[in-house]
Amino acid sequence: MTVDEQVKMESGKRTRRSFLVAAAAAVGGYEFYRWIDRSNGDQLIPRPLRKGLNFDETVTKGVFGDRGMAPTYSLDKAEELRINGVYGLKEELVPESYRLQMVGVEQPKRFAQYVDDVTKWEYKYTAKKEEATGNHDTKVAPKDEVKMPPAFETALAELKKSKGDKRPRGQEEAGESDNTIDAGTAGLLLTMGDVTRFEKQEFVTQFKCIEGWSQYVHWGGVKLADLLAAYPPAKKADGTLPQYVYMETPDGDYYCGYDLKVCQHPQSLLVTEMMGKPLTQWHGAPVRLHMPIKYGYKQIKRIGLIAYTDMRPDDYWTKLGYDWYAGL
Ligand SMILES: Nc1nc2c(c(=O)[nH]1)N[C@H]1C(S)=C(S)[C@@H](COP(=O)(O)O)O[C@H]1N2
Ligand SMILES: [Mo]
Repeated sequence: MTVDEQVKMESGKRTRRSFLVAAAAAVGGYEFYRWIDRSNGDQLIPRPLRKGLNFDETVTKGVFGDRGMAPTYSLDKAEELRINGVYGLKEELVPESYRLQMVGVEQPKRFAQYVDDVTKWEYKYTAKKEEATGNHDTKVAPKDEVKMPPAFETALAELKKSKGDKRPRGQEEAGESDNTIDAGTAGLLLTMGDVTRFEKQEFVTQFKCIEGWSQYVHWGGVKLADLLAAYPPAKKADGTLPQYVYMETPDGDYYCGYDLKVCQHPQSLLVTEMMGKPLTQWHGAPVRLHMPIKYGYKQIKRIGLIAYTDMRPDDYWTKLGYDWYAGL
């Protein structure tokens, strides 16, 4: 049996094949297969495999390149995408209260949308907490239970109280992002009109979740590259550009980090429509990301903030042990 056949058989998931081959090539040898072996029947990437995931970054970059294009398909192939993962989406956002915060833009004061503190913007939610219908069985990687000392709990409660009734950030399992924007951070507050004024794009690509399933989806929206070109990053002191882009849902419950280059990929799409219909809440209304060259967990739904940064940004699933790069 070739390495290829073995990986295919052991994983049983065609969509993960190239990824696993890359990881296997990097880790090599018998141990790798033992890890996979123990994972039978488990939809999550098993814990030991994460050792391999750390190698994936360099390997996939070398093999596929950042600008490699994903194949596109005809419309009749497309189907309704399942709902998977609803972190940061559980409360319905009041559409009028939506703004896209942008931080790190070059000379932000030249734009009418400039504000001296983006964190003052208040997102509003309808009171009801609905449960998503359909599949949303993204499982959370097991975390060792940490019991906080009572003093810490009290301090935390007081901290929350001191912030008035401001919605606490990072309310999901992975907790608060390391890239929380401080109060007093200047930037832009864009409306959906500002976000959708670019040339409309439509294509069908394959959407791949690391859990091992994939679907063909018809996307509609604008190029993330167009938005970033209209609101470009401020150069650093040495004249170079920041390397990364950080995004999060309103109030920071789900968050992702990206290479700037990947955001400028022509197929990185700010999605406002799926299957020719406006995005629903569970798919990330009013705007979510699709990146056909990345796994699903990098395709953040309900984008509230886009920030340029020179430090590799935090990532919801990376906090729980997954590969930061998530390349296909
Ligand atoms: N805000 C937010 N975005 C998210 C997630 C999430 O839980 N919350 N899950 C991610 C994962 S793991 C996947 S596979 C896709 C699923 O997108 P879908 O629900 O539109 O199929 O969204 C990604 N983006
Ligand atoms: Mo996913």
